[in-house]
Amino acid sequence: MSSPTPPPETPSANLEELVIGPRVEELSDSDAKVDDDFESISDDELPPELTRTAWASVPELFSCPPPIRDELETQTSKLQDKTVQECLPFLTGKGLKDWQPQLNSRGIPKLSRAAHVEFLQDALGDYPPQFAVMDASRMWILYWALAGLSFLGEDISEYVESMVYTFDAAQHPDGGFGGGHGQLAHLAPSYTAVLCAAMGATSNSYDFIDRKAMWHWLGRMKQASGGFSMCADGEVDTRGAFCALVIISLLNLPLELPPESPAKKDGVETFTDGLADWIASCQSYEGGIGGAPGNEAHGAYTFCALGALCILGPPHETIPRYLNVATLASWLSSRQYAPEGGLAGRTNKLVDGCYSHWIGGCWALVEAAVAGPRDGASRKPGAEAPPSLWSREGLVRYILCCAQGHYGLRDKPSKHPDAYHTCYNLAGLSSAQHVYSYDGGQTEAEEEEFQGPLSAGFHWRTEDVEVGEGEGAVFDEGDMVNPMNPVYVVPWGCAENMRRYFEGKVGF
Ligand code: FPP
Ligand code: K
Ligand code: ZN
Repeated sequence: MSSPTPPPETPSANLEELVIGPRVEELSDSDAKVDDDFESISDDELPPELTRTAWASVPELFSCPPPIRDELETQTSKLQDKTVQECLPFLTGKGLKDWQPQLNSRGIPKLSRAAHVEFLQDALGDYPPQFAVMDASRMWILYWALAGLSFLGEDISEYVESMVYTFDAAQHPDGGFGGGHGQLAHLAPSYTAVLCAAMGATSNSYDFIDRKAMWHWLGRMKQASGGFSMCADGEVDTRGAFCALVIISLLNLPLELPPESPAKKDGVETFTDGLADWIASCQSYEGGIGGAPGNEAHGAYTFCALGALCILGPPHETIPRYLNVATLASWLSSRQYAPEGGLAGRTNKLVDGCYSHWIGGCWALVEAAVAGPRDGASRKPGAEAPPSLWSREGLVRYILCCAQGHYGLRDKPSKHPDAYHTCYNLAGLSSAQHVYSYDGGQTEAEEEEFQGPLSAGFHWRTEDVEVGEGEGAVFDEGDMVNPMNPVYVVPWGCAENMRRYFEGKVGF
């Protein structure tokens, strides 16, 4: 294969900007008139299935504006008030005109599984010309759709062949994947390629990745600071650290830098040298983690930083060693709002369904850091899982009531569904419905497996607890999505199987 000349640079993807909503045909959907739904109408004008009594009585926490208010009015406070007003009808079922969802046994909207499956299947099809701006995000769309379908319990094997074909065309001869054929290799599509390969779960889907070229290319992304750049001369941020560690650990690449790696001139020997300290330097005074040292704490970068630390070692070792857990937990819990129940990405910003994962997904990692390994001294096997540090109920309410569009899931009721928000709402729903713990690897069956470098992410267990039971239970069996590996964000077992496969390979 000859080298593409000259490779146009992959635009560095601001996903929130690039993911611009539904296909044109969906714009005519009644979702587009979502604002009309909020016209306030009195209780007796409502069809019976939409009265407060039909929609189960919702606790005050999730049905009334917050009792304590800062009287200072700013653009930020007005937007926040508007968002509360936008969400309340969806949370309570009161005042909605033309949305009549089927309710579950707890009296809130069911997960519209079939509609979301259809939406994600559609997302794998063709796009009209207006979507040219999304071209370099095509590899992301594959991940969002395939991961989302898997979380919903769909068999994705029929897509594996064309998925491999699409990624292979974007594989750069010098290693890594671009946003499309002939594009410069970039860590984001390389990360999604490896995750899709893992989800494909066949040797064919594993072996199309040129691991040796990937190792050489990653060597050029490693920086003297310890971090990774997203592409040649690109930004160095916590996404880079996480994406690189996901790739290295799943493909079981050697930790030693390839000889031509520029960072070697500065005395850096391995991919992990200086990395945890660099991540530590990204924790802000607020407690969350920014993209780079000195940047504002943000949910997406926080998940990347925690995920990276959970690949570098067991969560109870790496997280407290490199981060201030008290300020981190405080910052994370401040991202959950009432009455919305959903999560925001940063201070003074709005709830958004994608943070169901970026923030919601942090909790499994932080809770494991706090609880310690389940076979460790502080946790007897079979002992009850420690209480949640966040409101699973609130998040499930936000996702089922506010984030579900007719087809697909969304940021908030006034926004259109898209594949990105569908995937990450479903991942967040999975986090709210399953409890994970870290297995220290001390049980007999575990002794042999996954003891090599960067194998910490393969020791997670799901706890056998019924999070949907008792007080605060808001979902039925039918609203459940599948468990996932909380670090790799792929269906349960996929990450472990890929690592097992590459541990069985000698050399490249
Ligand atoms: C702010 O958008 C969002 C960002 C600055 C981060 C975007 C990054 C990701 C979503 C994830 C990257 C992860 C990987 C694994 C590559 P905004 O200002 O529109 O949203 P906000 O108001 O909610 O902060
Ligand atoms: K946002
Ligand atoms: Zn979002």
